[in-house]
Amino acid sequence: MSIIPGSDVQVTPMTAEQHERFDRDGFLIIPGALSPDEVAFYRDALDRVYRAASTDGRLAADGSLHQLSAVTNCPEAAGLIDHPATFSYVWSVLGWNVHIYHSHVDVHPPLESRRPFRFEWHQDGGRQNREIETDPRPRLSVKLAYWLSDVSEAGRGNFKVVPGSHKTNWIDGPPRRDVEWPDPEGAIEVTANAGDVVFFDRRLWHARSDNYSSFTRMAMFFGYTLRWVAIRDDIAPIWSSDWADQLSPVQRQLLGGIKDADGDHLWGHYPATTPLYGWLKERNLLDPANPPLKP
Ligand SMILES: O=C(O)CCC(=O)C(=O)O
Repeated sequence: MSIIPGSDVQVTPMTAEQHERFDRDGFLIIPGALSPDEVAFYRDALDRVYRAASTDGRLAADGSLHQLSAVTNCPEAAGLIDHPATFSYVWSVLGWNVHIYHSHVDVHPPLESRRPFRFEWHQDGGRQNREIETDPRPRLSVKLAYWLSDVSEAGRGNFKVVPGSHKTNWIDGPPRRDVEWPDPEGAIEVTANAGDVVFFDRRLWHARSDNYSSFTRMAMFFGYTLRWVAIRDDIAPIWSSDWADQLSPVQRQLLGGIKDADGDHLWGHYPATTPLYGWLKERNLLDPANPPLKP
């Protein structure tokens, strides 16, 4: 199995204006992050995952696939986790002490009949939203959503968000998720072309929408957090695979596999041997806002 590297794009940190918009809206669109050839490459890879799941009878009843642990199940997706057109957004916001804790690849063919109602609105992070007491809760993680199909018009299973909602701990919702309820005020369907990426704050209230169009919706999602937050993905199979040696040191860090790391190292105590720290330092891109601990 061969994993292609990302395209050769000049890497720069987020601008002050991008930080401002991200802080205001809770998300940014990165237009044209992937070239048409890259879109074709990742679509083909995802299509193979989909066909294998179909053969094994692992698709949902509506023919969709929501497969967790993206790189474990689609090794080619490794090229997206530190893609030069998008990864700078992650380290510009979270710094160098990061890994991917939750990821998924998704295929949603057109729905042939109406699905029973389900209120899908949520913030990411699961129990972080119950067990952290501040208001607003802290950001803790961000996500990249890569679009591999055209969702440039609403109604194609678009990603829905409430812009600016990331500092709101609660939104009005139904007593149970299957009780019909309107979308929150201000909700929009994000439109994007294949190859565009949405970068969002985990606290942004968001939801998948149903795809009643004639397009199959294809996307890959990667959630990044600080390395002292546990990885939810199933990463063990990566480290016993025959392709793990193709991963770069930064990709290994992102997938929770820094070689010979002890518990303290896995938390971020040793920047000098943390690949992303070194990678940023070499390029003079370290942000003084994310210093190492004092020795
Ligand atoms: O598939 C989507 O549009 C939404 C995905 C989502 O809810 C998530 O990444 O947490």
